Amino acid sequence: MPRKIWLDGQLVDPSDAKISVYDHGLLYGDGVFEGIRVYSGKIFECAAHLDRLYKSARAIRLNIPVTLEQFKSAMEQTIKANDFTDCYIRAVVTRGVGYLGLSPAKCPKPSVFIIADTIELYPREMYEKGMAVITASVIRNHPNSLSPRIKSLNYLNNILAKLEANDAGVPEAIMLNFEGNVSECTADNIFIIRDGQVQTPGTADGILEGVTRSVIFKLCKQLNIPCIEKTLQRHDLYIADECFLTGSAAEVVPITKIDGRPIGNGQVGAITRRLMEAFGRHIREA
Ligand code: PXG
Repeated sequence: MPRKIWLDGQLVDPSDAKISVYDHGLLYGDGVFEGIRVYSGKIFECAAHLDRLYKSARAIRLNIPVTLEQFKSAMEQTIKANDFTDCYIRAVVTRGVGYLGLSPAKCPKPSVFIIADTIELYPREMYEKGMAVITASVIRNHPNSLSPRIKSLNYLNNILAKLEANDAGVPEAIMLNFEGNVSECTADNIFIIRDGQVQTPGTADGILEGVTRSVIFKLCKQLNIPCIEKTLQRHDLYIADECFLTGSAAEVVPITKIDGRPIGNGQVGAITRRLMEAFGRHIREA
């Protein structure tokens, strides 16, 4: 349990960290957030996360009431106040207190809060043995409806897919887009490897541009592993040699089964393993 939460400019006890029932973040999912890792006391890819947070806010015409520098400093204060060296940060900006009725014009002051805590998304053993996933029947939001590029507080689309994963007895679900192509998982980006080439859907396929996903691009370059953005069909998943997911909470997780079908030889792939190791080295050196 964290000791202090940053809420609208103050570090408060968790029991005092309260949001109004009239906050539009709660009433309508009107707000944006980030999930960020801290390794050895340093905020991992801080600039990329803040950039995405401010862009998400801009996309929903929400003015974050603190500057980017102040936001970074608030996150650092929160980490310090909790004595964490390795943790997870949840940074949230809501539309703020308004009244019933959708209009953001009723909300004069956005609310900001920052939680530092620990997170474990998938069981540890799945990082060694690989994880099974399904493809969900619920499709990813249409980009012209609610763009998946916005990390908004409205995660019902993803939660509906997660429920399907739970029902199928697996930890995660792959979501297809409105065209039937692969987009991403409920809180992770997806990569496949075929004939030595790493492939992942691009923004046009309806994904959140993951920070961990960009780190994988960098690592592939360093390791001379070809890596491209490519529209993928479910068929491509089934015939892939390897598959893995990336996310701030998940880091890099190998996938060995999709819809009950073994991927490649059903074991964690060699390139996936190399990238997992490179990611481990990268976060220790970052
Ligand atoms: N797609 C979606 C829909 C996400 O929500 C990612 C991809 C991966 O992006 P990053 O930048 O993290 O590599 C996400 C990230 C949580 C949690 O509490 C969710 C995310 C990140 C951290 C924690 O479930 N989603």
